[in-house]
Amino acid sequence: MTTPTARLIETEYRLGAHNYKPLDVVLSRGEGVHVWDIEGNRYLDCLSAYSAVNQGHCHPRILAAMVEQAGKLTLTSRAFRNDQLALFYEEIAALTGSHKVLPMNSGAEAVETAIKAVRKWGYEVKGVPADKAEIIVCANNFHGRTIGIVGFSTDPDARTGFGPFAPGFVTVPFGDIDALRAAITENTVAFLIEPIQGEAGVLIPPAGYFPAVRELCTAHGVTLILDEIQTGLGRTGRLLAEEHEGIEADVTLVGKALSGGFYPVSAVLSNSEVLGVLKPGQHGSTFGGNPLACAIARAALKVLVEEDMIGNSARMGERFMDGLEGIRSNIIKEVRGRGLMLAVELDPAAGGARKYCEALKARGILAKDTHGDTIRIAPPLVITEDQVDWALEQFEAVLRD
Ligand code: IF1
Repeated sequence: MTTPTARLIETEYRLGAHNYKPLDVVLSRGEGVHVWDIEGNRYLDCLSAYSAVNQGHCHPRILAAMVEQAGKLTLTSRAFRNDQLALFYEEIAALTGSHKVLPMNSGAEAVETAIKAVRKWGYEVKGVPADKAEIIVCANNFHGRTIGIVGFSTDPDARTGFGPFAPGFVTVPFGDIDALRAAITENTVAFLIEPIQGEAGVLIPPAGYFPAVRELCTAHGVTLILDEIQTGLGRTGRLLAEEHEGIEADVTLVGKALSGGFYPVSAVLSNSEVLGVLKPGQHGSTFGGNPLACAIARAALKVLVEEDMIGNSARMGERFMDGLEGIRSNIIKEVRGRGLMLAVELDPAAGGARKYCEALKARGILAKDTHGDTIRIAPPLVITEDQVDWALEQFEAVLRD
């Protein structure tokens, strides 16, 4: 006799492209840090949809804003104006100290938009010869899945079989300031980097790296683009991860939790110079900046700040990190992270992180492995002390000697 779970999984397998290998859990409800599967089992979500659900599942205030706006006006295209866009601009610019905002939908679209804008800025403002713009990126980067973006990925799985790719990208090791200095030429228009490399396994650069990056980019007229699509909006215990480094980007990319997981919303935030090069008709998107997206994003940002989710992320992240570091285990190689962006890297001899994620699932924790040996831990920022302590008990039970 097949169960409802098995039947849904079989249908997904039969009719869906196999571009994912998810855990065999079929979820039907989410609230706060918890999700429930169709058999009624409850799990603590330690992935938060890769930091898109920082505010917790189905946050009631974001839901209310979505429902209210959805009953009034959802989409006009940008051929006309709407009463939410200017308010979204005001609120996100004030919160992040930005001078210009360009709203898009997915994170990858924000990345592609930034690449277009900074190339155009290079030609029109910096004086780079036509089609000679260079953008420096880091090895092991993750910035999305479009042809343009995977073209500068160093992950064979992300790029094999998808060529040919766009030229004009130079790769340097993450965290290596000498390599960055050596890679800059008079045609370099930007350096695109994640403050913490998420998919690569929550990799934090050495202290002093980003201040040196900032100085180098300023000295050479290179636009510093920080991809905060995963690290931003409270995930690392600050509004933006750049705050840990004491620097300010020229262009900041946000997405994911910008909508609290209700809707695809992303944005390119910049000083006026870079986004100022885009003129009418030179860039756009059917859904970019639509009134429903703006109303949802306004509520998502409001609850993030008003409910002190950023401070909670810092406090609970420290508690979680301390607890993980206290686990006596001969298979834990390293515990890394900032705020509630955490990772436990296992010794390769442990046989891979996936089976530990399966064991955690059996104990009511949903976590994701990355790059084989690392378990990523990123619960919603509303997690409480008791929930952290309970989660630590499960990690201890699965990982201890
Ligand atoms: C999937 C990874 C994470 C991102 C950063 C841009 C984007 C992402 C730093 C693009 C998106 C998502 C993509 C999603 C899983 C997840 C992911 F495993 F793929 F690599 F988070 F680490 N910059 N990351 O993390 O944003 O276009 O997806 O809205 O399944 O591909 P998007």
